This record gives sequence, C-alpha cells and structure tokens, in this order.
Amino acid sequence: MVPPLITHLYTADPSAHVFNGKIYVYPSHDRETDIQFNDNGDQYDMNDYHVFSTPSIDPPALVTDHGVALRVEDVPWASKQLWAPDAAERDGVYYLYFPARDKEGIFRIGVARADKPEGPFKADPDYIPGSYSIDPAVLVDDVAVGDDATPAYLYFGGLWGGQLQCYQGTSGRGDGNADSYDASWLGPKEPTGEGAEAMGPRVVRLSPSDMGQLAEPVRTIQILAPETGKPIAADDHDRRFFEAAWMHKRNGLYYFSYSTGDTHYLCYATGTGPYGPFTYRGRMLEPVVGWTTHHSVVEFEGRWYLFHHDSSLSGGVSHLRSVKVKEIFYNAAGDIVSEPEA
Ligand code: FUB
Repeated sequence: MVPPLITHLYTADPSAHVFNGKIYVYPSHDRETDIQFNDNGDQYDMNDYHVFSTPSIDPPALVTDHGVALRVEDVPWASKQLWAPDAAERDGVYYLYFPARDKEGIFRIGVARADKPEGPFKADPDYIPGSYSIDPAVLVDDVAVGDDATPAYLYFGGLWGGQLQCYQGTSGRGDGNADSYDASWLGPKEPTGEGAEAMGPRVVRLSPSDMGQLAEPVRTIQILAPETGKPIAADDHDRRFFEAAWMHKRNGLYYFSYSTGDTHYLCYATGTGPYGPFTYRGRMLEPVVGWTTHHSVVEFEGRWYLFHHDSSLSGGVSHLRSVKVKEIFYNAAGDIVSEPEA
C-alpha cells in the first residue's frame, strides 16, 4: 500500500499546485472530535489549514509543514468547518479559497490572500458575494476572455452536508443562483426519481481585477452520459457528481473530475471549454479506506500525479484521513490510465 505523504497530522482533500518549482499541497486539516458521526458530515469539524511543500515527488521527499496558514477564528464571517480548500496565484498574490459555514450555518466560499504560496493568509472580511456550498477548485486558464488573458474559473459544489441540493432553482438541476436557497433541502438529501437529472457542479469566472469577486453569474455544469448525450440521471449514483470538483487541462482538453460520494469513486469527464458540457469518461480511483474520496491532478516535471486521501493511517476512521500521491498516465486517446501505455 502507498504510504501517506504526511503522518504527523491528519490531512485530506489535497489540492496540489506547482509554484516556484516546488509542489505545494493545500489540504484540509482533520482532527479528533466528540461530534456524533452523521451523513451531514458534522464530524468533519476542522478549524485551521496547514500548507505543505516538497521539491521532489518521486519518491516524495522532505515534505515541509509550513505551519498554520489560516484559522477559523481569523475569518470574520465564518463559524466552523473549514473544509476542502484550493489555491491560485495571480500577479504575485497567492489566494486560498476555502468553504466554511457562515454565522447562520450556511456554507459559503471565502478567499484569503498572501504574498507567499505557504502563507500565512489573511482572509477577506466577508465571503465571496454570490458564493455557496463547498469544495472550491480554481483553474487559471491560458485562453483569453476579452481583456482577461489568464481567466480564473472557480468550480464548486457538494451534495448532502455540502448543501448544493438547497440551490435547485426552477430547473431542478439548479439555476446557479445563491438566492434560490431552500432550507427544506438541508441534510443528506438530493433529487431522485424517474426523469430527475443529477444536480450539476457550478462554475464561475473570477474577476481579473479582484480574485475575491465573481465576474459573472454562476453557471451549472452539465455532465453528459456518453451513451445518450443527455445529462446523467440523479439516481445514477455510480456516475453523478457529488463533491470534490477538480479541473485540469492537458493538450487543450478540459478534464473535470469529481467524487461520486456514496459510491466512493473518483470519476472524470472531458470537454472542450471551461464551462462544459463534459462527457463522462471513466473512473480514476476506486473506493479507498474511509467514506470520502477527494483529489487533485497536477503536472510536475513532465509527469502527472493524482493527490488523494484515505483513512488507512487512522485505521479506517472516516474523518481522520491522510494525503497520498500516485503517478497517473494517459493513453493515446487521452483516457486516464494507471499504467503507461506499452
Ligand atoms: O473534508 C470535508 C469534506 O469531505 C470535503 O469538503 C469533501 O470533499 C469530503 O472530502
């Protein structure tokens, strides 16, 4: 079995990026809790972030813990549950995107800023206006949009405890609007039944002049079944989006990957633009020890790596997870495969 990358803390939801020639990992920091386990995820009661870096990944060596980068008490709008974060760089400023519950218990996405990839980060006084739900992931793209030469796209959303199902709007899959919040859907619930489409993850371009603001209305992403060309059904739990959005780009193709939650797969779908639609393509990780699965994909020195987590170090305690890394490969058609093509 692959050993964890970090063993002195429990860490999860790793978002990996290459900054200044090193890999930086932005994970959740899991901790012990007395909170009763439930399907709303209340036991995932994290209250700070650490940032890690390594100059070498094969084998991973000299992983540095840069210490506490942000604490929940230093986020004016947040009350609890610092869940899966991501980071991005623009014009020499490093941004940490993170979900947390606001003072009313509603998940929002916040941003914190630093002048170094490892932080410490200073949180904006309020969450990103118009943001909701969990699991932010940012792609800084190289295809210009108007004057925006390197547009940054924020992907987010998560079902059940992540509250995405509270934003169904009029379309059923969700109309992308934070004002459509419906508290009657709180808890481990999601759309189901004949003809119901799966909820879509969300995407929105960030403002090029202020990475803490949205540049446009939030859009709902469609993930299409290859056999029909139609959106994946809500009851197709082996393939429907649940949480853990990640976007990477290879050879001009956009790879949107995600967790299927209660069926515990990491899947991916591909498309020709940042907004989708994306066509379901397959699995990139089978279920691991523990309930959740979450990941990132990063290219480093010409090779591709999948950062993920499992609960093997804690003996299977789902909310005490550890970050791992493995190399991944692509075949000639662009499918993600676990061994290099012969
Ligand atoms: O770490 C808390 C939550 O568990 C994340 O936000 C989800 O993606 C799942 O990994």
